[in-house]
Formats: sequence, structure tokens, C-alpha cells
Amino acid sequence: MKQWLAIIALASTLFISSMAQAACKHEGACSQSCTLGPHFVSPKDGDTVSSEILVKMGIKGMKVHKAGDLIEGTGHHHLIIDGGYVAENEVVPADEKHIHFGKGQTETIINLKPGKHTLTLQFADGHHQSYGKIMSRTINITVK
Ligand SMILES: [Cu+2]
Repeated sequence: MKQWLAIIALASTLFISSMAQAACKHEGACSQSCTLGPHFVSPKDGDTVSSEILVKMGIKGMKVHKAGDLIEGTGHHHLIIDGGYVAENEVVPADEKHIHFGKGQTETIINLKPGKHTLTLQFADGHHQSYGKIMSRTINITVK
């Protein structure tokens, strides 16, 4: 009987510690993706990549919806190359450095020259009006 108690105690200790470990791992993996706002699924901050880059975009706390419809809690991604976030309520420019994903796309391929670059994700509403810094994310990458 004592043996069983010891086994149960040991098992529950193991269970609790593995739960705690899982929680830690979860937090580690979440440093970017669990914060509200957009995040890069790929590439990651600090990555060295080749000139053709597959960019995958994620969002937490809002839903992706195509441009044109103004629906609260929704919007679409914008990828800004070597530029910062767009201030709240300002319309995201449309040029070669500000790419709109008005169809609701969450991935794209871009080509960049070798060197250091920043990539910024900016989430904006159906009229391309920025949700501001809180709904942006900037990473640094090096293109080899
Ligand atoms: Cu847009």
C-alpha cells in the first residue's frame, strides 16, 4: 500500500513538472506569436536568408478579411520593406515598399538585395487605415 502511495506521489510529481515544462516551452515559443497583433511565421527576427524570401504572416486578436469591407475586428496584412509602422488611422501607402494583401493573403514571396533589411507587418482595416504601432511588428533579417 505504501509502495502504491509512493508511486502515485511520484507520478503526480512527474505529471506536474512536465506540465510546468510544457507551459514554459509554450511561453518560449510564444514570445512573438502569442502577443496580440501580427507576427512573422517566417522568416524570424535575426534570420539570414537567401534573396528569394517566403514571408508567412500571422495575426492574433483580429481576423483577416478582404479589403473593401469595413468590419470591426478585421483587416488585412501589409508588408513594409525597410520602413517603419504606419501611424494609427493613416492610410498605408501603396508602393513597392508597402505591399497590400487586400485579398486576405497570409503569405507571399519577395526578392531582396543582399544586406541587412527590416520587414514590418502592419495590420490595417478594410479601408487600408492603419491600426497603428500596436498592430505592427518589425523584424531584422540579413540577405546573403
Ligand atoms: Cu491595404
